[in-house]
Amino acid sequence: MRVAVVKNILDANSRIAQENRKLFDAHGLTVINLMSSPGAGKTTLLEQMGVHFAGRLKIGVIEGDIQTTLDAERVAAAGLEAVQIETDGACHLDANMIRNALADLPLDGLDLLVVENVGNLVCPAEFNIGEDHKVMMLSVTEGDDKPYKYPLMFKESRVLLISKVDLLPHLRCNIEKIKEAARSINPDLIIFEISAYSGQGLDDWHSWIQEQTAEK
Ligand SMILES: Nc1nc2c(ncn2[C@@H]2O[C@H](COP(=O)(O)OP(=O)(O)O)[C@@H](O)[C@H]2O)c(=O)[nH]1
Ligand SMILES: [Mg+2]
Repeated sequence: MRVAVVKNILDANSRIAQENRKLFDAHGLTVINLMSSPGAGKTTLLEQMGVHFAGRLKIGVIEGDIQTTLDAERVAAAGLEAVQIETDGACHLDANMIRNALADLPLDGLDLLVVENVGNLVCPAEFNIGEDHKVMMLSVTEGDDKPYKYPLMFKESRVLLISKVDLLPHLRCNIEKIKEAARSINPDLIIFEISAYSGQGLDDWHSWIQEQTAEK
């Protein structure tokens, strides 16, 4: 019985996600669903992108958090169009929450929409929101065994951002082990090693973003 209920929820979500996707396509908007555990560095990267792409790409952000509007305030201060969803306990964003938030964004004026999902390596991977790409971030402080422990997110994602690589000298984290484990789950995964602090790897990430927006 429980299985049937879960399936119905996912079917309903998938229908709304398809409608969102049609709307995004009609506006020529590239949409990224950015997922990670709490504190991996998602908002910091968005702040950095706000500065980097200023005057070149118009970026909108939907921020998902269980509570507070702190992240929307941070990215708005970096010049991005921001909307905050407070999920009030829910551990992920679903397609319906995104549909409701879209009313507050100027879709015609945007080139890229990034949805910063609720910090969690499990549930966000199960819910499509109509995105073009799922992008996940894993910081080097989280340990090199995480692909094996949370395989679904690695399987569903197009891109893996390995973040905070500036901290590697202080950690016992084998970055090759992360990449090998992630690719054993998803051989097509595109991997960027980045640091928002030092700027390492950001050129490649920015180029990838630019390619996606140019194609749409
Ligand atoms: N060392 C280091 N710390 C970072 C980097 N990016 C973010 N942080 C820090 O990690 C913490 C969490 O960042 P935040 O962007 O709020 O993570 P989020 O929860 O994924 O949005 C903050 O203290 C950031 O300053 C980075 O590239 N290197
Ligand atoms: Mg954040």
